[in-house]
Amino acid sequence: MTLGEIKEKALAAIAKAQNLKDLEAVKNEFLGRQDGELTTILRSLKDMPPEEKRETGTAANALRGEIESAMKSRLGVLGAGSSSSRLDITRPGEKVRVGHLHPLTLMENRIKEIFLGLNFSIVEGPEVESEHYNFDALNIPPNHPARDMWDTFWLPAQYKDKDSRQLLRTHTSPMQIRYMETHQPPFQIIVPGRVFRFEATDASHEVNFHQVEGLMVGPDVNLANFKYVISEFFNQLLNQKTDIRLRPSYFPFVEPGLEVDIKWKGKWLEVMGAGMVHPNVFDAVKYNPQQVKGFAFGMGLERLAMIKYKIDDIRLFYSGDLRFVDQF
Ligand code: FA5
Repeated sequence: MTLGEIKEKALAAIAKAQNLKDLEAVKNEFLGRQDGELTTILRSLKDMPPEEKRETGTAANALRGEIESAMKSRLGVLGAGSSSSRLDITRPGEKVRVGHLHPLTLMENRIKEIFLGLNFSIVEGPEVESEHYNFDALNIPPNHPARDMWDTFWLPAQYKDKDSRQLLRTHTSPMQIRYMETHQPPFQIIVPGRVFRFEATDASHEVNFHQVEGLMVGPDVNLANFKYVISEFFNQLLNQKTDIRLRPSYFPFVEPGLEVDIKWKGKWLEVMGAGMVHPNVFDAVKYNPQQVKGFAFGMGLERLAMIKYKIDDIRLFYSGDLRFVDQF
């Protein structure tokens, strides 16, 4: 091969090389120690007449430099493209998305923690309930006008429990009955859980939301006890001394019935229904209303979370929008 042919072939092969192995092959073919094409020419210099020796020698050495620098720059191009061949420990790492708890779960956990501290136990009940527990035993017999307070999702007629129709519970109050049927006072419990109402949704109403029921029963439980427990609860939940106000209200399963307001950012906000357990409810669970007294309350978890975290639309909780949930 002449120097011209070597130059042409070597540079073409370098340009085509796709990886380190290709470049090694080019190096071997032309600059290899044993029988590389250019090496052979360089080695034959010593047998040449002085004039030719000088000319060929200069040209061959120049060509060697040219081939070497072409290989070097090709190596740079290939190296930059293949990340596996380089480890740059100064590059920023890839961020791993870490999951976290939903604001409603955070709220429920905090509420449980506070009530555990006040010596309450936590119990849970079924979301599919019978008419008996959701209404009748709570002093809301069929055709009672108070049934209109709870727009109800009824299950199809074939799902009957004994003689009682089935429904999606409209509140957590049925657990008052279930718990008292199987336990004797004194006790104090809370019942967190999901409830359902066949209502139109808007910024403060959902079809599916959560309540926390409370029930304390014993020989001398009274409204002052209720007021203490609930004040203590809000002081801890909102991390500040919170004014509360009790207003007369009506729920068939309590007498007297109350609505509880808290003062928050200068405004009174309604946060829960409550009252002293109605004697008819004690009758339904075979307690003697002459011997035991109790208070009960029921609060909306979403509404409390909206107050605490300044959320203005209840529908955000179930939107699945990461821009919302990532803030908690
Ligand atoms: C009840 O459900 C009663 N069981 C509460 C109760 C328990 C009273 C024990 C007395 C004794 P009410 O329908 O008002 O009451 O609902 C209670 C709370 O649930 C409300 O204060 C509100 O915070 C929340 N709530 C009611 N409807 C909705 C809704 N559609 N969306 C979100 N939260 C709601």
